[in-house]
Amino acid sequence: MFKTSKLLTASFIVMISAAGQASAHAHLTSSVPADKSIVQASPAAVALNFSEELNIRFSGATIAGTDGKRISTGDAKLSDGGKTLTVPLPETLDAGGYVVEWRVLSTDGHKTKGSYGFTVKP
Ligand SMILES: [Cu+2]
Repeated sequence: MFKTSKLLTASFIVMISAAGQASAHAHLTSSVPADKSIVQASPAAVALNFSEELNIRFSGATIAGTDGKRISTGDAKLSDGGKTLTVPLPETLDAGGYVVEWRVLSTDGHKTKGSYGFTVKP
């Protein structure tokens, strides 16, 4: 009987801490270029700011034109205490719409992903 209640208490604590971590997932808080923005010139990089520190080994972003054509990118880097993921764009982007798809692992071990778009002005 004692063992059972101890086990229940333990699993309850695990549930509470899991719920606490769930609110600490890495969410995209802002980006450059910003979501739905129109930029005047081809950006040299895409910078994604997250709410949590990321694990660079399992975090990255891909960029493609709205026609689906993948844009080549440089190696992603972290800055701002590991919360900002910067992906260099060595090629000049033509005018048009682009979609950034990101996939990250925060240091709490949780994966999140998402996408957003911006436009390079004709
Ligand atoms: Cu999390």
